[in-house]
Amino acid sequence: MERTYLMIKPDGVQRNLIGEIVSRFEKKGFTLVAAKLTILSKETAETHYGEHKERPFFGELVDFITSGPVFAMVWQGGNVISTARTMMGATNPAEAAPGTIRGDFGVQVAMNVIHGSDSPESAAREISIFFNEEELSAYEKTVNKWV
Ligand code: DAT
Ligand code: MG
Repeated sequence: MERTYLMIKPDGVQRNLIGEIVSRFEKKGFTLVAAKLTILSKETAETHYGEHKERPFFGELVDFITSGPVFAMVWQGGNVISTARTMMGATNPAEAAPGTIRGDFGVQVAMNVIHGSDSPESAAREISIFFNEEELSAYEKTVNKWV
């Protein structure tokens, strides 16, 4: 079963979108296996966004993501990595389709509400940055056998 790292960014938290966003993934049928509200250190933010270190917006990105609490989550389910990306919408909310999280709630590319891992490799890497093995709840829903 696949797992992905999703993170509601400071704009999403401050705009009271945690419940709305968690609800979308719950209703889709995915399983929440870990979650916490946390403020990222500069070091953690730089590690998490390491692939963008050379980009002109890197400093702004790190400043923004450390500016207030984020809601860090691990979700589990079939194809959850790519399906969550589809549910999030395009990076630039101006190009994100209506019905997606960024399309419905985002305005600016730098404040685009949510982060989601883009591959199995980044999911494994990002989950290990934010959660210990003991924080991940492995459980089987009985309902999975019914639907
Ligand atoms: P995604 O978050 O869709 O995976 P990404 O990995 O390319 O997108 O970029 C990471 C984050 O960096 C993105 O969510 C918002 C910010 N970002 C990307 N492009 C940007 C730009 N041109 N100006 C400002 N911030 C940008
Ligand atoms: Mg990315």
